[in-house]
Amino acid sequence: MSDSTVPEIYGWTLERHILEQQRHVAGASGEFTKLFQQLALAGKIIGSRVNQAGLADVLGVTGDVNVQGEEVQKLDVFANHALIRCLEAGGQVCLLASEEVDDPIPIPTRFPLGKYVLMFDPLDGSSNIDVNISIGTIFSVHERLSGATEKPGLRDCLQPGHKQVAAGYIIYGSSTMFVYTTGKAVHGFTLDPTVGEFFLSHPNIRLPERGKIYSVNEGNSAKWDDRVRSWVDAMKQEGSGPGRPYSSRYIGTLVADFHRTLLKGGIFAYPADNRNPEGKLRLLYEASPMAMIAEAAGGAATTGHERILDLQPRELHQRVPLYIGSKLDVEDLERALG
Ligand code: P6P
Repeated sequence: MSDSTVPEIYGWTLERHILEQQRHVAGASGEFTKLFQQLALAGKIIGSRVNQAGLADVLGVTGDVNVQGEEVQKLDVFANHALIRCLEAGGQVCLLASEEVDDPIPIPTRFPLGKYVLMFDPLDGSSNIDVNISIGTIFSVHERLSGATEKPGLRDCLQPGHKQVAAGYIIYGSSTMFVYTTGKAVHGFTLDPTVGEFFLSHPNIRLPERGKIYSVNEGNSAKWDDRVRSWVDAMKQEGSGPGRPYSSRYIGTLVADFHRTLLKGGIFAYPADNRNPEGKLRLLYEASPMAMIAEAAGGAATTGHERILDLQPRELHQRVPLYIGSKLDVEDLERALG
């Protein structure tokens, strides 16, 4: 008989969940499981450092020296290094790419190359660290295109989002959560820091078909296209559509605004504007992975005119306008921008 004092979820760690999922994947070699073990380790390391951020000398800009005489790294630099260290040696990836680094990051020749390409934003929203607002790591996994005799390169990174084999994020908030999809379903795991394990707390997350929350930085509204302004104004008008007026919520960290949208529904937007004609958010390691998660949870993600996952990337740090969330709310947006 199971002990009722031990919660059911304590049987399901992230590692066991991935192993279980991989059992149903023909030809699974275990490489994917190892990749996720490394991502989870990086998340624990970064989360631990982020949680100390308020303490003396951990916060701050590169070049400060803390009480131990170590050079204080900005947390996003630390997060970037943590991900590279956790992922480069395992033999599961052939190439890395990071928001923090101009070019793709080759794997040192002393390590074996694997079949995956991993791209990430190591610490999205890092400007919010100083005010103790949730931040996160976003990652996207593709399969290598270059042959075994070729040197992995940009071509392995510049793949459309629908080719992703996995996507996810780790949000460092009131708790540390690991959320991922391999395309069919979205699962969320919450870290129990006393045990050091991520436990399955949010199995099979579904995005409500329509929400009641819109999330956009209205401080930019003077720079938007008129149709974007009209769309936002309409969501505030009683009777202009189901459930309106919507509530406004904007945290200013994509991971946090998206996580709320994923769980509660509604729509998050970072539109293009007359200063940023391509928008602000990055396609390969922000919009694409979030779009894979949104669609796997029953939602949608668009530039306003094109499905995010259909875009053929032109360059590594390419920006893109992003509207993402509940299917019906995204459809309303696309009609508004028609
Ligand atoms: P703004 C954080 O700097 C970030 O890259 C995303 O996480 C977030 O959604 C966006 O920028 C916020 O930008 O211009 O509203 O401060």
